[in-house]
Order: sequence, then structure tokens, then C-alpha cells
Amino acid sequence: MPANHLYLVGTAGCGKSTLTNAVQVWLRNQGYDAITVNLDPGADSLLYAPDVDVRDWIKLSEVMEQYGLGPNGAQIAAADLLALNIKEISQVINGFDTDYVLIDTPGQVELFAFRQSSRVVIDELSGDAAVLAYLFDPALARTANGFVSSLMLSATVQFRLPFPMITVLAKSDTVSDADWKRIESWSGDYYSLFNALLDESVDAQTQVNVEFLQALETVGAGHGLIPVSADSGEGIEDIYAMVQLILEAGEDVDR
Ligand SMILES: Nc1nc2c(ncn2[C@@H]2O[C@H](COP(=O)(O)OP(=O)(O)O)[C@@H](O)[C@H]2O)c(=O)[nH]1
Ligand SMILES: [Mg+2]
Repeated sequence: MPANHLYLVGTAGCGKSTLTNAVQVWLRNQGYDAITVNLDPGADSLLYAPDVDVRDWIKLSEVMEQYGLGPNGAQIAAADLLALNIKEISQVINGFDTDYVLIDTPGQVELFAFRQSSRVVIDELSGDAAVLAYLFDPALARTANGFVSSLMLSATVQFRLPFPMITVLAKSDTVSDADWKRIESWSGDYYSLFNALLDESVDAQTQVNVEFLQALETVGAGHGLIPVSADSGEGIEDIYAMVQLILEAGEDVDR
């Protein structure tokens, strides 16, 4: 069986790296094999030791020096250099005999979602074994306005990267029960979200309307949002179950 590939995607600081590590620990505790891949050439201090690290091929500091670029230009160049090296990186990943490959994507979501090369990278690494987990940052998703912004971001990522996607509310341990109840109702009911927007700002009506929110729903944005915490472990099993459902019709991995 080829391994299942889970990409953790989201805005800077939403918890991708921490969750990559936590999912690996959880899978291993369940008796599954899982490896982690750092796809961020600019990561300067990772809190876990990835099994495969693109910095072994591409380092941001070296790209800056070699091409005379500042940090932003170098990030973009590095994303494209990644695609050039992807066959070799893929061989290294495929050299592992594992059930799960957990892929930690670059810090800033636009470096992953808005580069043409990312599509190539996912196709090459994963073929049809890819699932994206888009992480909502509670720092943003807690307000109705921020929640709509998160929906739009996740829809944009889905539009750019047409792979199966699940949406996750990260750092759920920092979200109160009352906040979660609100967020959960927004994710399932666009009228309640629209009303919450109106409560937050009288201008909401001039910016979005219910039809716009429904359009987001048609692309599946934010549907079935799963609360997940790398700290408490809440929801990690749900991520596993969703990935199994998408890639293996709900069957467990053979241990
Ligand atoms: N309370 C809490 N903090 C978290 C969780 N996941 C990540 N963090 C914190 O959020 C910050 C950013 O996390 P990181 O994984 O580096 O985000 P990334 O930029 O998306 O990779 C760090 O300070 C983490 O300790 C979580 O589940 N709960
Ligand atoms: Mg990170």
C-alpha cells in the first residue's frame, strides 16, 4: 500500500509545525508508521526533527546569498527551486516504508498556495494519495469577520490546489466552549454567520451578503470544521478518520 500523505496548510503561526509533530506522535502511539517532511526552506527553528527536510537541498540563507535576494524574493525563488529538486526529494520520501507521510508546508500560506510550483510538488510527491488539512487559526476565526476571512483563505487554497481538503480549527485548547459553539454554528449555518457579521459591524451588509457566504459553502469551505489541539491531542483521531475515509473508504491502516 502506498502511504497516505497529509499536508498541513495555513497562515503563519496557525500551528502547522506543532501539529505535524503531534500527529506523528499520535499515529506512532496507535502503532502506525509515520514520517514527517519539512517543506519550508525558510524554517529557522523547528521544534521537532523532521525525517525528511528540504533544507538539506535548499536553504533560504544560501538562496539569498547565491542570487543576491532579500528574504521575500528568496522565499519565492526557494519555492521554485523546491520544484526543481522534487524528484530527488520524492525518492528519499519513498525510500521510507511507512503508512503516513506528514508534510509541514512553508510558514506563510501564500508561499505554498500561490506558487505554480506547489501543484507540481504535490503531484510529484503524492499523486492521488494527498489530502490537505487547512488550519483555521483561532486568533482569526474567533470573530465572525475573521471566520469569513478564514473561509475565503481556505477556499482560495482549495481553488489553487484541487486536492481533497479537510478544515481544522487549530489550537482548540485555547478556544472556550462558548466560542467553539459559536464557531461550530457558523461553520454549518451561513445565516447564523451572516447575523453574527451584522452584530459585529453595521457595514457587513455592504461587503458580503448571504449569497456570497453560500457561494463559499458550495466550494465546501469550512464545512465540518474539526477542532484540533496539538497540546491536548483533541481531534487528531478525527483527522486520521477523515483521511482514511477520503483515501481508503474508512478502512484502518493495517498494523
Ligand atoms: N495552545 C496551543 N498552542 C499551539 C498549538 N499548536 C501550536 N501552538 C503554538 O502556536 C505557535 C505557532 O506554532 P507553529 O507550529 O510554529 O505554527 P506554524 O507557523 O503554522 O508552523 C507556537 O508558539 C506554538 O507553540 C496548540 O494546539 N495549542
Ligand atoms: Mg512552521
